[in-house]
Amino acid sequence: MKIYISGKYFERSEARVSVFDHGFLYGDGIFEGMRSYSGKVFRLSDHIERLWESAKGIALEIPFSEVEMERAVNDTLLLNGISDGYIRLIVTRGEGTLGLDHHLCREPQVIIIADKLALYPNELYENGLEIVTASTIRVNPSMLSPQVKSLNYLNNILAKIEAYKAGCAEVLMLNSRGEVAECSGDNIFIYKRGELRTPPPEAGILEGITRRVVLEIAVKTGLRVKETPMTRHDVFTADECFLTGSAAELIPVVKLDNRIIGKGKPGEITKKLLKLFQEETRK
Ligand code: PXG
Repeated sequence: MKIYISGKYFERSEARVSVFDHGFLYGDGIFEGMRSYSGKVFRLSDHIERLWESAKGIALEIPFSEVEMERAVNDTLLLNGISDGYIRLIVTRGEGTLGLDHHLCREPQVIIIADKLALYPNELYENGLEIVTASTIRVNPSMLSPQVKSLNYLNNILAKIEAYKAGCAEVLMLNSRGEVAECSGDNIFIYKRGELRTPPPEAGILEGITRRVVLEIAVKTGLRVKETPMTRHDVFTADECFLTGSAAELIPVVKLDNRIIGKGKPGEITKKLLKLFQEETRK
């Protein structure tokens, strides 16, 4: 495996950043997680755009142009001979002192890792996922915007620990108003009374790129679509539920907090949207 670090490639065992990098010391940095299909990164320009937005959100200047970044991602994928894989793009604040001062970090580091995919087991796509509600509340956007895909994922990790303890692969996170926000690394959708619903950005979510593509596909197929605040009640009483993420694509959810959603198996709309999504990725 060849890992890209700021213009050079390193073997996995040689790929290192400084312990003084504020990405390490403070989680001061940003990232993107992308998927490639047949050697092509899905919605690469959307990911690059979101990376630039995250950077702006934390006053971090990325030392490349967007075109150069796209080229570095594609080159790393090609060099590693990965066709269907997962790409992690990271930009750290760079090496600084032990203090918080970001302005002393003069050289942001850009890291690109292209790896094989680690997916949910197939069985979960066939039978659906069971999730639980975390008692860890999704960070409030007025404190730290979930739109910034930052290197500090502790909020999500604390929720994921709760999932693990409950024997689940994902976990539902509520916002500080008690509304449904998203899962630890996926967005959530429900289908209810002929309408596809997902929480709006104001619910305090990361606006996933998969989420956006699914909304586009749903509109194209003539489904009624609504970005609307929702509660756990809406999920319990939904006809169908699924999660979206770059790695997961669309994955059905059949139980929340041990309560059966809909018929307790992946729904028809979910299956149809997954099929259409997969067609979109293979175009
Ligand atoms: N919400 C959160 C909080 C995320 O981190 C998504 C939604 C889905 O976004 P995309 O753009 O991928 O549709 C994410 C992204 C993993 C992993 O290994 C996943 C993410 C982040 C870090 C690791 O599964 N998800």
